[in-house]
Amino acid sequence: MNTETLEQPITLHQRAAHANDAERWSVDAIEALLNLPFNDLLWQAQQVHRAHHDPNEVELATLLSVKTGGCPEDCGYCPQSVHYDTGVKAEKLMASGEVKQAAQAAKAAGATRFCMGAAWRAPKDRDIDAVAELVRTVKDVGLEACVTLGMLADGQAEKLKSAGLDYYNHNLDCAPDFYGEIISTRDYQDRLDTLDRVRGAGVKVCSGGIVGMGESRRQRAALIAQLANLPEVPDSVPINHLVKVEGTPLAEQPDLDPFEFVRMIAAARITMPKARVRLSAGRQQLGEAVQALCFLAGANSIFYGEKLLITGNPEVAGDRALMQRLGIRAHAGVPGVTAFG
Ligand code: SAM
Ligand code: DTB
Ligand code: SF4
Repeated sequence: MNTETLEQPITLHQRAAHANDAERWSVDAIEALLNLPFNDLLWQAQQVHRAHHDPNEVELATLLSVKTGGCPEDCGYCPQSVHYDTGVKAEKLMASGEVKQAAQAAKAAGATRFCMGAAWRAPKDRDIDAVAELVRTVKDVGLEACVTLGMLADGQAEKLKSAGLDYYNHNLDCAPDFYGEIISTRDYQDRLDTLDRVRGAGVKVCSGGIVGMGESRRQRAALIAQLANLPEVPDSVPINHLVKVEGTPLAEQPDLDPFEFVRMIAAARITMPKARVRLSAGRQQLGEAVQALCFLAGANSIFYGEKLLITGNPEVAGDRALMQRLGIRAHAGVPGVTAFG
C-alpha cells in the first residue's frame, strides 16, 4: 500500500509499483502530486501519457440528451433537477429515429463515440428496454455507445450489455467528504454500487467528477483517489469543469484558477495511466490555451458537438481548427470508421 507523502516527484519505477498494489494511491500521495510545481507535474504526466497513449491523438465523443429535465435528484450543479428553476422543460425519452439521425450526423462529423444522457435518478425496467433500443440504433450506425442514466438496479446493466453497450458513465462527482454539500438525495455508496453493477455486467466504466464546486485541493485529491482505487481502474475518466447555470445553487460559485483544472487532468493521467482522460464539460469557459495545456497534461478525449446536455460546447469548426493548429488527430475508433484528420 502506498502511503508516502511525496516530497520529491515520484519516479516511473515507483509508479509501476503503485499500479500493482491493492490500494494504489493514497490521498496524501495524490495531494503531493497536485502540490508539485506546475512544470514538474506536467512533465510526469507527459511521461505517463507517452508511455501508454499516442500523445497526438484525441477521441471525439458526441453527447445527446435523450431524456431531458424533470430529475428528482438535487445535484447542486445540475440544470435538469426539478429542485431548481433553470428554465429547462422536462421531456419524454427520444424516439430511436431522432437518435439515429443524431448518431449519423456525429459519425459524419468524425466522432467515434456517442454518449446518451438521461435525467433520471434511476431508470425503471421499461426505461432500460427503451434505452437498449437506442443503444442498438447507435451500434448499427457504427459508433461506440455510452449511456448515463443514473443508478442501476440488479440486472439492468446486463440488459444494456446485451444490446451492445460499450460504456456506462456514472460519475463519483467529488470527494466523499464534500458530497453532502452538493447532493442530498443519494449517497456516495449508491454511486459505488452502480459502478460495481456496471463492471460486473462486463460494461466498461466511465467515471469521473467535477472541478470548481468550491472543493479544496485535498478534496480534489480525494476524488482522484476514489477513482484510482476502485476495484478496477475506470476505462475512461471525465474531468468536468463546473458549468455555472443560473438558477442552480452553484451559479455564483467563484471561478477556480484554471491551472487547478489542468493539475487535475495531470493527476488523473498519472494515477490512471491506461484510462482515457476526458476533458469534458467547461471547455467553452476554459478557452483554447488552457485546453492545449490539458492535452499536454494527458487528456485524450473531448465532447465534440455544439451542445453538451443542456449547456453549450465549442463549435465543431473551432475544435477542428484547434486540433489542426496543435497537430492533434482524431482517434480512428472502431475498425472501419474513419475520423477526420
Ligand atoms: N442523471 C444521471 C446521473 O446523474 O448520473 C446522468 C446525467 S448527469 C447530467 C451526468 C453528469 O454530468 C453528472 O454526474 C455531472 O458530473 C455532470 N454535470 C451535470 N451538470 C454539470 C455542470 N453544470 N457542470 C459540469 N458537469 C455537470
Ligand atoms: C460527464 O461526465 N459529463 C457530461 C456527460 N458525462 C454526461 C455531461 C456534462 C453536462 C454539463 C452540463 C449540461 O450541459 O447539462
Ligand atoms: Fe439528475 Fe443527473 Fe442532474 Fe443529478 S446530475 S439532477 S441525477 S440529471
